[in-house]
Amino acid sequence: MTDFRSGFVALVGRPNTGKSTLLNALVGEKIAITSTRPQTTRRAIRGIVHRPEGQVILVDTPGIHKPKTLLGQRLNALVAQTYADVDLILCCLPADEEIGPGDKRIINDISGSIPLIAVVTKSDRVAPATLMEKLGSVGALAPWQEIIPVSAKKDFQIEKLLGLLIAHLPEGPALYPEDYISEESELDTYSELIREAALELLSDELPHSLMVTIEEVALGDDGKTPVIYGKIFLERDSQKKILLGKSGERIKEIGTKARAAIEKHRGEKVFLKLHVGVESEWQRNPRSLEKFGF
Ligand SMILES: Nc1nc2c(ncn2[C@@H]2O[C@H](COP(=O)(O)OP(=O)(O)OP(=O)(O)O)[C@@H](O)[C@H]2O)c(=O)[nH]1
Ligand SMILES: [Mg+2]
Repeated sequence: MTDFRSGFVALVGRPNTGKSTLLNALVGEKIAITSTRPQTTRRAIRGIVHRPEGQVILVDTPGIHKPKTLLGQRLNALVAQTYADVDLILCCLPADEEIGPGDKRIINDISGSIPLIAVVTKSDRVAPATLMEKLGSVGALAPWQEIIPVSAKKDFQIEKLLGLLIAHLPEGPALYPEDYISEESELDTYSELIREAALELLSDELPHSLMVTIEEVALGDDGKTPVIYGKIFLERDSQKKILLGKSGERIKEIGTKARAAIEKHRGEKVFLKLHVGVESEWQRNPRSLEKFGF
């Protein structure tokens, strides 16, 4: 086929604008974790979509924000590196929030030689008249190739957006085999699913302090059930009691939720053992960041 198209598409925007939810909806599988908390995504996560007309390699990125820590600075730098190297940039702007200085800064940064598409996300959250108004104000912000409202939650215009993406990609062969939908390793998936469970069950500032690693995956006493040993790092000793909860109830709840998510992902029963550790002020400490792969 000569007119097959393929290429890389970065999803960028402020934190909590629905980028990861949109990535999952476009791929049709859960690749990236999502949460109601800002700054959920901490890596560039690829999701690959296959269609007869083309292949789209989506790259989800951390939300761009005013950094308060070295981690924040590194994540913003990672996003800038990612969008400099793609064929198309999707700028995610939520329908239910005003366009703010954060959005304008991002649009200014991504404006250049790479074609831009504006995606008005979470369109199910507003009335049609508000959405029309929003599309008008988004339109005035940049010379977009396209502006499209979507709802990843209600599956509104997701396939249409995919068609637009393919149409704007260059002609070229498939870059991944057809059965590849992500590049996430099993261990990264487990640690992310644990962090996702913890994000939803913890309030306040604690979510930002969490880092999860997988220490080991072994076989259980029955000789067949995998046992996953995960470690949740906090930044301060005083945060431990919040994570553990009264008589360890909260960490237990996090474990139950994360285990169910990992079992769903693997399609089999697993055991999950969680430990809690402290890596003092890790978001500000270059050595800790290196240890955690940032
Ligand atoms: N109603 C509605 N909610 C949505 C939609 N898309 C995302 N959300 C919600 O918005 C919140 C943030 O979604 P995420 O996908 O984690 O946002 P993100 O942009 O990846 O956030 P960061 O990784 O922190 O930058 C979650 O609670 C989602 O469930 C949508 O289409 N409709
Ligand atoms: Mg995200």
